Amino acid sequence: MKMSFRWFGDDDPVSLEYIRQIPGVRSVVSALTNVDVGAPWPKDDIDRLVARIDTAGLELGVVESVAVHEDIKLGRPTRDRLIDHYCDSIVRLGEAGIPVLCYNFMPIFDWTRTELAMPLADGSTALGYDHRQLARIDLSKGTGDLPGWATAYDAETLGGLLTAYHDMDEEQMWEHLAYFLERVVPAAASANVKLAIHPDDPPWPVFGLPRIITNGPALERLTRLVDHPANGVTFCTGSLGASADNDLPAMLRSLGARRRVHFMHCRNVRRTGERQFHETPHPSEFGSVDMLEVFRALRDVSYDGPMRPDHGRMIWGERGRPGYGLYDRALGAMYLQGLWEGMSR
Ligand code: DNO
Repeated sequence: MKMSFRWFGDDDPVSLEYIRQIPGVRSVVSALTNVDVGAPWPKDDIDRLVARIDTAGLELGVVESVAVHEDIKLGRPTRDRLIDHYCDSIVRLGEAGIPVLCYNFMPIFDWTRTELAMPLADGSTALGYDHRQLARIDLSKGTGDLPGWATAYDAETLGGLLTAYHDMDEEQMWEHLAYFLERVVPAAASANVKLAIHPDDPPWPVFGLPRIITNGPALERLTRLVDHPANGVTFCTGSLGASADNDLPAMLRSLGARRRVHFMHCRNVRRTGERQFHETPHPSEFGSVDMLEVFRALRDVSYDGPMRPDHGRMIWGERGRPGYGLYDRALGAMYLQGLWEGMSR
């Protein structure tokens, strides 16, 4: 297991120099932030990012993410050109020696929460989700009021996208994902890049949009759409753990035995009701995810890929990007390494 840490580039309040001081962290997870969705990633920009991270004494171990353009997910005719661009980016990442690419296939919205600073009993704040609150969010004004997403849409664009997805069902999403993978997996395989899809977060439909990467059968199906080791998953314990139906260790054993787990996101969530949860500190005792059992499964499949502590709470007065402060994620990195060492000796 290689402990990594997400870095959002030079605008990230958490500097590479600070990340370098977290014991055991030798690699970072990052992305280019200046490229339009759908455009191929320029080689020079990738090289600059790699060099910047290298100078800080770290390495770029995972790219998270190259976003998938909505036209690809919608199966629009423009997708062929966009998929070509995606393949170009993969080839360039391979040339730069980046072994893993994390991406997702969620329609319009990435991870979704209804609260970004939910107070916990200890005085910290965490991200929270309550499906009943979601219904109260007004999308007619675009995503302006919504928390934390990488992509913002004005009212008109968002309205157009929502309409376009309206008549699409899950099976059509699967077809569009298969079409994409049939083209990008061969590119990834020859570029020596492992593709790692991030599960939908939370793992159920939001705003009436189809979400398909939500559970064990879906992850198995995904890996078989194009049955090649380059076609794998980012196993996110928090996203998948938000649903009590997901048996995380069993899912890991099965995917891991087929070498399809390429990246681990470790965080904990406490399920507090039907489609309701909030994030917690990483250790097992605080949430519904039994991290030790997750790690036992990883040991049993000899997992040796990258892992990062996912979202942390805001603690010690820190202000920052929701979920991505320094302190609680650093505590998470230490907990996860301690658990790993204790388990593997
Ligand atoms: C949330 C992240 C996700 C993830 C993307 C991958 O904090 O785990 O935004 O980066 O879904 O494409």
